Amino acid sequence: MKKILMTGAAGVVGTFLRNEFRGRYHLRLTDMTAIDDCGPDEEFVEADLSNLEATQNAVTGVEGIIHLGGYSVEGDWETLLNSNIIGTYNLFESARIDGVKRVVFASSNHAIGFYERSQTIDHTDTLRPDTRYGLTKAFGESLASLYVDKYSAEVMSIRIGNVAEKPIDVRRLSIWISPRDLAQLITIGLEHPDIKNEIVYGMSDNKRAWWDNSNAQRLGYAPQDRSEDYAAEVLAEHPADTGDALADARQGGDFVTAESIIHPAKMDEH
Ligand code: 15L
Repeated sequence: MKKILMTGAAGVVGTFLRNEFRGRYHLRLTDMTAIDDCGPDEEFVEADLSNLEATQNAVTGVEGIIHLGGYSVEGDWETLLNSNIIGTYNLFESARIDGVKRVVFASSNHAIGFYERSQTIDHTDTLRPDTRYGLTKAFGESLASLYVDKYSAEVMSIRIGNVAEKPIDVRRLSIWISPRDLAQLITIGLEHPDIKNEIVYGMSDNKRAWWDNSNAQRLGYAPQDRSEDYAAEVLAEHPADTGDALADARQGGDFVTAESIIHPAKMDEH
């Protein structure tokens, strides 16, 4: 079994993925929160990714990396700077120093959250972060590009929608991804022979999608789950979106309005 480092392994997504990858990879789990229920093919190394030495220690000896670690919602600049900017830099730099080529980077839909829901975008559209958090994910994608071009890294950046057992509201019907579909996409990122610098969308087979995921399909991604199977149930419970016109028009939802400094009425001129 290949030895793969998973950062941010104590989080919700990490916990789903440990389940999916059991028996498929030997996982070195790292987080700032201790994990005390390691299985036979798992080991835990505590690491604060804002510390380069600790990050290097976590990376040494692995054959690939799933980088989930960091702050996963909007936050203050200091927190995001340390967790997502410095942490992601230390991760890529440690991989370079240790000769680990393959990195799957957990980017986010919030790197492109300012696009209108009426627009279908693909992996070639310009970044439009909706928050400081989304900005740090845009930074991560650019960092990946630099390390691919300059140091021959091989990176798949997955703009993840929302990972859950099932979609939870109107917006998530468009962007939901099941844990097993995410595991399939990550496996492609770790194993496909031709990965250089790939951008893909982390979503299941969603009828209401506003992303064209042809780049993932080109690499062989065939999602097994469909958000539409849950649509009636979701809409019965949450018939409306947030009720905020601006948030409901944009792909990032209420991340878009978080601390907005532009009056919503002026958004059309923006
Ligand atoms: C994300 O990037 C977050 O990490 C996650 O907590 C969700 O809020 C998700 O986006 C979303 O847009 O639903």
